[in-house]
Amino acid sequence: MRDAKPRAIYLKDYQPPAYLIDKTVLYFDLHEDHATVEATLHLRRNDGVAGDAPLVLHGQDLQLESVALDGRALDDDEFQAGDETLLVHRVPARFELSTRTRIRSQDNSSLEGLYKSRTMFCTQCEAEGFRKITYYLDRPDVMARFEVAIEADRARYPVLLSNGNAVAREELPGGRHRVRWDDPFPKPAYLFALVAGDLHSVDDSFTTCGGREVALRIFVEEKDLDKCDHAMRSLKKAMRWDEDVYGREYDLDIFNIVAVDDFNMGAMENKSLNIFNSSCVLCSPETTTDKGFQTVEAIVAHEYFHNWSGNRVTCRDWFQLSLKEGFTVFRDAEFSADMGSRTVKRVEDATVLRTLQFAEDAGPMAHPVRPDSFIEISNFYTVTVYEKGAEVVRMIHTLLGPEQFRKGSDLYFERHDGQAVTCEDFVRAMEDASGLDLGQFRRWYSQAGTPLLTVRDEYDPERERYTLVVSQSCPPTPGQPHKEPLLIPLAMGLLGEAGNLPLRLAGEAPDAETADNTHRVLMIDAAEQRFVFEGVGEKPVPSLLRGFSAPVRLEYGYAREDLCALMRRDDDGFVRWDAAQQLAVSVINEVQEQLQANQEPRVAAVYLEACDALLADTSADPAMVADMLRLPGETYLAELAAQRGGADVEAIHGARETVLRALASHCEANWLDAYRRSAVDAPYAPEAAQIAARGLRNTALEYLAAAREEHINLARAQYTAAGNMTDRLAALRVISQRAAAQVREETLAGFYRDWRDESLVVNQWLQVQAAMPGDDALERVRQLMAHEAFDLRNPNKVRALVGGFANGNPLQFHRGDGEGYRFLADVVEQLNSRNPQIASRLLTPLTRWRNYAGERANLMRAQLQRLAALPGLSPDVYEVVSKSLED
Ligand code: B3K
Ligand code: ZN
Repeated sequence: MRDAKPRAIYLKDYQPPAYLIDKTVLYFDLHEDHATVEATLHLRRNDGVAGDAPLVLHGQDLQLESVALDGRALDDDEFQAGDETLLVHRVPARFELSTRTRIRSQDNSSLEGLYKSRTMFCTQCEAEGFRKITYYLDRPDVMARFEVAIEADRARYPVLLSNGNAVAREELPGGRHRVRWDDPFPKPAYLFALVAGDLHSVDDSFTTCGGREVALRIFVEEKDLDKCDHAMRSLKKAMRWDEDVYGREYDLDIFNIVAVDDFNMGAMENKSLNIFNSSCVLCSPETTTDKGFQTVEAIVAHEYFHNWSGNRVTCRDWFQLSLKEGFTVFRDAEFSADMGSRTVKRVEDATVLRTLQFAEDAGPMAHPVRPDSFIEISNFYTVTVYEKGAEVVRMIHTLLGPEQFRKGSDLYFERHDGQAVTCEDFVRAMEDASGLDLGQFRRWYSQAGTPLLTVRDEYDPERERYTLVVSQSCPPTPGQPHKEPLLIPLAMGLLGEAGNLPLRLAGEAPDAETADNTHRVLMIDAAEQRFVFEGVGEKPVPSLLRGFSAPVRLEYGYAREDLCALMRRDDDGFVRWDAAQQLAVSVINEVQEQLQANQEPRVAAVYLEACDALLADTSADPAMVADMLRLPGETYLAELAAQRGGADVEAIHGARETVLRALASHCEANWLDAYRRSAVDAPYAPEAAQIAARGLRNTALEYLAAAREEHINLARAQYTAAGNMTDRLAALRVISQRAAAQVREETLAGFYRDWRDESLVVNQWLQVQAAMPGDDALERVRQLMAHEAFDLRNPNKVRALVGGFANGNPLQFHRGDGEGYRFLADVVEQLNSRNPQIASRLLTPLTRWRNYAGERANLMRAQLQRLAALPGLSPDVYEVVSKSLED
């Protein structure tokens, strides 16, 4: 670790590279105690940029053995190898630089660069991991053709993979072998990949729209061969969808996926060799929940879609990360919507935005979709860059409409194929193709923070006029005290007694009305605007932000009856769900006030009755019913409370639990009915109708267990009878939360006995326990960290147990003595040197310290201060800690 304070780098300082690489030739010689990497880089001066600048290559944790220029070994005074660079003083305009370096992959616990996951070698190079493999121009605007040879022991590593096509396989003396790979597409180093292991594959093929036959392979350990079918099916669906919806055809004859257990993120889109966290590729009904199946489908698609949005057209620099990530998340969200239920997917995504992204926007790490600066780029793989970035692309889609948007994406891919470009290039392609001016819209890329739309209305019955007054504002964020108005598409309708009303804005001819004239997208582009609707014969309830048409908060003073009406009858599924959420929030807040005033809490009857009616409506989509009846989470409620002055963890928990129990008892008969009627008899399939039924049934189970102790027996019966992990885990969760100690402990112990050999299932078991109630929760987590099932080196286990506790058990994480905070900081300290990326990510809940009332904020800050004072802080942890403590 460096001891000097890490420094920020700025977008405004971007300079094109002084040198370019046409071809990169790599030779990997893999051994148990070291690996050597020979690299020959075919370099040339970038005309007009370089002047006579020296060549500066990036490198980290490398042991340099030799350097040669055009075949001549360099003397010591001709180059300089520093901690993070290799500098060659005098170089010609065109030359080959050869280096030989030694690395210790077996000790690489950062899971970045070349490292070992269990018995295999694998790589993770995005963003700046390639420099841990060899000296290189490790920046995305340097794109080269790669020729790679891998040599290793044949028995241990029968499978040797890299990008592109395998061009030669050779047996070597001493039980070793070698495979050569050649990737015809120039690429930045972050897309390089290598895998060596004892792997087995499930093979299939796909014929592209242009008639190219592509070999598809998913490589896993032999024991997991039966868990690849769903990923393979998902891959083929994604390939077809990208042809149908974006006209994008796959461009090589081979596409490989490899599953590895130790991985910092979900997966990585390396050219033709995607590497996946095993949790994001392996699936079986016995071991994987419905949610897990959906995640696998979405991530397989996401990585595949990157082949065009990311690989063929890549990012100029890491400030442009959202160029590929925001666009690709938008693409995978639309794919998932097309594969399942569009509304359910939209509700899920809006929930992520509102709970996680809005919180990020309101915290010390707030940054624009295109950040202006960073200390450590790994800290910027965020919900803002990914999910808000996807919302920005979605708004462009809304503004242009599907046809113009497709013209825009065609133009973007055609114009920039093989280039490293910027968010600006993307927006310009959309403008050029559609003729629309996106000038003001561009602020979405540069301005951080969540805009607030405040809506008022007036109704004039005499003139049958209805006016909406919409104002926008955006709170200050670090470095951005003042905000300019954005262009915000506000989708809306008006709900009358008999349904959604036809819409006609003042000044529009009555005959402008079209068949679908009950839905509008209003363009909000100033601090305050008025929209006057004519011919409105009754006072309507406004249906606002339909489909979550923009990533904003919206405030309108709804009466509870209005929300009930929207919830029951609006045409827009998102608005129906959102009305249920708003109603729940207002009811929970009311109960919280009653409890704080020492009054008997009374849960508003209108809410209970609206929920009961919804539950009784057997014609409604069960997935939507479950979503609408699920109460907002405690963390989300805490974020809302923080906006009003400070969150009181216990009060929030108490109020939410009171409402939950009231909803459970009031609707008990209907919950029971929903539980019984939603049982799925057909063999398990991860398809929408079954997933919806199981979702409602397991939501019913949670409420029933809260309504009456004897209903725990339903959970116990379901646990025993379950034929799939969705139902089994749902029952386990209910038992772990609500059953008596003995039942709870016996069931948990039995679960471990049954599933101890399935690492991914064991992670679920850890996570369930991390969220358990009771004052001994932290003690349980500490004990589990010493359990044979836990391993601090494995990010999935750390996320399940430590992340599961800090994010999924608010009451115990925020216990009054601050021990939850101390525990988290201790784990961060341990991980700081081993795996800085995971350490820094775990810190997120502590960064929210300003949200909490009283002593808790001090206790949280004290742990951040303790971390800040540690010697040898990684840049990752340093950045989060120091920004969290800034005034
Ligand atoms: N692009 C990778 C993320 C890599 C993260 C590096 N710290 C996965 C994805 O978004 O598809
Ligand atoms: Zn991605």
